[in-house]
Amino acid sequence: MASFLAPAPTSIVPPFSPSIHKSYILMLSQKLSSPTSYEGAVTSHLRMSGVYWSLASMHLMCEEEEANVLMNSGEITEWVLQCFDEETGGFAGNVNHDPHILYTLSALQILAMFDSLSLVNTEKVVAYITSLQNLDGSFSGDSYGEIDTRFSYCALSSLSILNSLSSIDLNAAANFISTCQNFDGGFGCNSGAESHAGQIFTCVAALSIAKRLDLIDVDLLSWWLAERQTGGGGLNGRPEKQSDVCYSWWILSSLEIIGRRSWVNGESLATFILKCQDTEKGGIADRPDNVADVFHTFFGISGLLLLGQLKEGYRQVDSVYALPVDVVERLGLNAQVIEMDEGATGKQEDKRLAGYERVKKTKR
Ligand code: GRG
Repeated sequence: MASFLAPAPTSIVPPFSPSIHKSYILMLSQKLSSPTSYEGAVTSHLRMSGVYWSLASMHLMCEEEEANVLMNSGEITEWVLQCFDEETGGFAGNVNHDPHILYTLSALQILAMFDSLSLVNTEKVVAYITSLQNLDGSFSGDSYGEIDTRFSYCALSSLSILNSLSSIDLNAAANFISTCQNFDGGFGCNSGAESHAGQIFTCVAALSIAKRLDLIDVDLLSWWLAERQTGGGGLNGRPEKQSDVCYSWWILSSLEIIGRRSWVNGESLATFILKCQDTEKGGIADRPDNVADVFHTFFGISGLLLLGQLKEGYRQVDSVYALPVDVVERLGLNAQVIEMDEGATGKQEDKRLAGYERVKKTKR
């Protein structure tokens, strides 16, 4: 009998295809730089983060030198420096835009990958970030004053990269983050705000940098995070929402920092991520059959790395700093992780977090 239904989506799981993803990133970089590009125009305000996601994806799939040549390190470095605002000490998302702490972190991450942090006016950048801390320990994103736990992470990660954590009130910063932990174990963007997996990463990673993981109710948080896995294997960012590839990163990295990466089913999550690849044009989308973008490409690759799916020929990703592990080691960055529970299944990737202080879970 003839069927008028659309063919069932294929259940074949495509293998990870690095070469097509590299071509996608290079094609996209060219396209966005074109003055007549629609996509370039609508994303111009956040170009700094776009460059970070592209460069970090390329770095994770290549040798350092190869990635820098492919991505034109000289040209990007020059552009990043043009986005520096001498007056405030912050970096903007693009030339002639306003500085913001989000783009300041992205700029530092890019320069860290190029091993070019010596080009940064550290004193000014540190003064900029320090000026954004509020009396309650929170951070504003810029001079307009919006407060969000994302900005706490940006501040702590940036200052750690610049070896200047002592320039802020670290205790107050950690205490503010702990006020954003909810009754369900998750964290939101502010005190009393709904738990969201993206915000949870920013809070957990910031507390890891501050070495205050003792402030977290680890068991409650682990359950909330583990419950984000849906029937299709992917992870959602909060209850009753759809799966999205980016939560593979926000959730796996948080779970890894608190020693519970094995609390999600890695095999079905990897299958979900692999199905989100565009096998013709390259790149990874938020969900199968959607249009790929560089944000989900970076978090999809990082998710597969954290799951131990990509080994030979890849660089590992650091769960706290979202940079290649060798870059974090070169900078001598520090943080804290919680030891895995005795009897937990799966293996914590010791190599990835080898240099960090390991603490036992506090009883709460
Ligand atoms: C260097 C990795 C790194 C991060 C820098 C910007 C930042 C610090 C962290 C962002 C954390 C965050 C809030 C991520 C979530 C992003 C996202 C997909 C938001 C979508 O929210 P909704 O409400 O989506 O549209 P849901 O999935 O809840 O429907």
